[in-house]
Amino acid sequence: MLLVNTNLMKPPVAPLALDYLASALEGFEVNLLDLCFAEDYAQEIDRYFASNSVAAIALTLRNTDDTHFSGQDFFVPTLKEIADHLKSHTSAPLILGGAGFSIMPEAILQFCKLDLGIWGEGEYSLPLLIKKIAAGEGYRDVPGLIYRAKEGFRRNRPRYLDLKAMPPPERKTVDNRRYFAEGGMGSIEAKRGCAKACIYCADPLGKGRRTRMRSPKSVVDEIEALLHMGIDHLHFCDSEFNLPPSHAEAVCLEIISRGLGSKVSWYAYCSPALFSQELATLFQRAGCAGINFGVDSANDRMLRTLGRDFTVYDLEGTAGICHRQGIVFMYDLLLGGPGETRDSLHQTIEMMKRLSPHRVGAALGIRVFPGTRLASLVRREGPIANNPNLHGARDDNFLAPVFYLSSTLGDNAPQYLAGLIQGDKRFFSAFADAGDQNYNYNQNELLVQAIRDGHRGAFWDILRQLGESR
Ligand code: B12
Ligand code: SF4
Repeated sequence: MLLVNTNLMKPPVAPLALDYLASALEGFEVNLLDLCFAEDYAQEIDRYFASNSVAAIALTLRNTDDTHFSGQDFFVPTLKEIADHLKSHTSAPLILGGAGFSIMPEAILQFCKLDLGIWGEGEYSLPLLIKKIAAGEGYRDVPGLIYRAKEGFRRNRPRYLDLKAMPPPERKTVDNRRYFAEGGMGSIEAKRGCAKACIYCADPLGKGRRTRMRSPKSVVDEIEALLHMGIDHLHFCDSEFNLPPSHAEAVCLEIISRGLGSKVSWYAYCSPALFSQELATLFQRAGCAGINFGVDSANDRMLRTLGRDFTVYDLEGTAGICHRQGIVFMYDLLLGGPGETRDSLHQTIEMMKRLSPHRVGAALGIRVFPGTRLASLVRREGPIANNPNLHGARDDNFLAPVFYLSSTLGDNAPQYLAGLIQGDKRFFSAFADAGDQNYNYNQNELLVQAIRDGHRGAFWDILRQLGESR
């Protein structure tokens, strides 16, 4: 069984998925072909097949594109090249999966001319599929499977795991030490799924609409295993670490009770709602080094439109708690959504300056992912080809990068936004020439160099440190 990491982006982010899948594939002979570190991925594949043969190949696609309006780098064509090259060596089945893949699996399989994929988490379905393939049995009933049938692709319902019952995954397959040395942080997941309904968000598509939590003991066992490897800066890979707060609290208490709060530094994505003073105190005692809050806007009308369940009042409260507590934090904005006006933009930027997070991610233009409420709204707005709010590829399946940027902002929205920000160093943009204010992590050379120079932590925090040392 061959696992392939197709993510070539730098700084490198460890393919946590492949460590978790390898753990679930216990009993199989599993090899990893990690193309992230390959100088030339075609040669790396050739080298592998010169001395190995495989029964099946599982490829992970983490990112379909960089999701930034100012970047629009599309990775599915590279995935196709990798798949084509693998096919030139073997007739073993190629199976796709991953966070990016799960958002638009049929379109990706079609684009790559492949027949098999698993949508959502792979720990249950992948070993089952491989067993069935190896035994020559029919496998079309495997949960979460997507396969090509005569009339087109068929998609099976996924089977979500009870994460509480799972032992801590082994972290032995991926070269986590190298990822830490070159990527500056390790990764771990404490829960999966999100019950919220933010209109643009694709996370519930792949992870499920119900939050499933791991046992705090198992999470902290895994943290200890990473610490033994020398990996002491971590990023929680939960969509929102503080939802529900009770689980975040339990994980923190477990870290504290094992005396690890001063040994590990961790970062997380959090919701600005349900973030209390008590939680902030626990976070700090448990080693929290920084939080990235998904805030989107500081205009209540826009927050409602985007389906958020908090208000500007919550943003003020959470910022106050972080400042009082001395927690380094970032507010991440998603600007230009349906109904955004120059007034709402102005209000948001002014509020950010007033609340003064350590950094503000100012993304203008929202990636439209199929299967989201934003995609349905776009379809209701009329023909995609002449929708004035869309920028980028205007394909019907939303596979190639396409962004919603409300036409009510006028033609020069980026310049207008830049005028509001007025060079304020706390604001990130995703333009390649923005130096330490560029928070597009796709081939971000400044970050690569900073990590080489010894910086560790979340990318946004490394950029912050660089900015503040100038
Ligand atoms: C945490 C996170 C980050 C952190 C990572 C920190 C770290 N140390 O790992 C940071 C902030 C660095 C980050 C950066 C980026 N991220 Co990010 N990130 C996430 C997040 C929240 C979790 C990813 C994760 O590791 N999950 C845990 C693992 C175990 O889950 P998984 O990878 O999905 O794997 C499971 C399944 O997918 C499946 N599976 C995976 N592979 C395979 C293969 C096969 C064959 C099978 C059967 C199954 C299977 O089984 C796995 C185990 O259950 C996701 C959203 C989400 N909730 O998933 C976004 C997400 C992956 N990121 C995204 C993006 C766009 C980016 C950036 C490109 C942004 C940018 N331009 O800078 C960069 C890319 C960096 C890089 N080098 O790859 C997007 C990708 C969307 C898309 N369509 O492409 C996502 C989905 C968020 C979103 N909805 O927009 N990210
Ligand atoms: S943006 Fe966050 S809270 Fe909203 S649906 Fe996505 S993961 Fe859930």
